[in-house]
Amino acid sequence: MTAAPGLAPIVCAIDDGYVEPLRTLMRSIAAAHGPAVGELRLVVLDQGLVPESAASIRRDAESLGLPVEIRPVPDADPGLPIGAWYSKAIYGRMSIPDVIEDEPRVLYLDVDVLVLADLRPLLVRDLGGHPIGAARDPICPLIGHGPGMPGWRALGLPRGRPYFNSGVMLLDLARIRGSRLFERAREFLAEHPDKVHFFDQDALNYAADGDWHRIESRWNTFAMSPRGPEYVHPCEDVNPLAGLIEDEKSAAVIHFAGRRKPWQEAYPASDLRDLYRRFQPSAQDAIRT
Ligand SMILES: [Mn+2]
Repeated sequence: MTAAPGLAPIVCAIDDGYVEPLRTLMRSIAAAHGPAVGELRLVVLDQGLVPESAASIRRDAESLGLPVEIRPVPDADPGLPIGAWYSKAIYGRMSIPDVIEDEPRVLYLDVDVLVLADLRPLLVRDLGGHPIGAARDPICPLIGHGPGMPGWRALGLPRGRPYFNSGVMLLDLARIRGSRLFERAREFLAEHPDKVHFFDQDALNYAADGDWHRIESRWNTFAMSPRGPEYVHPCEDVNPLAGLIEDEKSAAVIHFAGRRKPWQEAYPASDLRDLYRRFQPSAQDAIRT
C-alpha cells in the first residue's frame, strides 16, 4: 500500500537490546490508527540486529498492517575524534540526515514511547521554516531550569531560552543538511563533552541555537505519575509536577524518559506500567494462546 502524499515516515533507531520496546511501540501505533495504519511508514535504523530480531519485526509489521523498512546504519567511523564519548546507541539518531537521503521530512521517535492517538496531524505539520519540530522538555523546559545543558553559562547561552526534548522530533532533512545542524552538534560534543548532561539532546539544542518549532506537549508527554516519592522535580517553578501528571490524560505520545523503563521488572507499579504491558508482545501472545 502506498503512503498518502505528505505523510512523513516515522523513524526509530535500535540495536538488538531494544527489539521488544520497538515491537511494543509498533503495537501501540497500530492500535491508535485502526485501518489507517497502512498509510503510515516506519523506517527502523538497524544498529546491529540479529536475523531473528529483524524477522520478528517484519512478522509484526505484516500482521499489524504497518509498512516497515529496516535500514542498516553504518558503524560510526572509529577514526572520528568524538569516538571516546560517542556511543553507538546515540549514533543511530544522529545519523538520520546521512542515512535517510530519500525523504524530505521524518518523524523521529525514541522507542521508549507509546503512541496513543492518530499521528497524522503531526506527520503533515508545517515547521514554519524551522529545521526541527519538538516539544519543550518537561523536566528541563528552559535552559538553566533543569538538568539539560549544565554548561550553559560557560557556553554563553541565555538562561531561560526554551530547550527541547529529542525523543520526538519532526525533522526537515533538507534544512538540517543545508545548515549542517547534526554535524555541528557532533562537533560541539567533541569539543565540550564536559558541558553536557543529555549528550545528543544538549548538542542538538546547542546546534539548533533556538531555531526550532515548538509542538504541543501532548506529542511528547513524560510518564511522571509512576515516579516515586523520592523523585525531586527540578523545574517546579516553570513546569509544576502536578501539571505534568495532568498532561498524561491528554497524551498522544507518552514517553517513558529516564533511567527506569516500563519493560523492566523494577518499574514502579502504576496505571502507565499496566498500559505499557498491554502492548507488549509477550502479553499479546498470552492473550492469543
Ligand atoms: Mn527516550
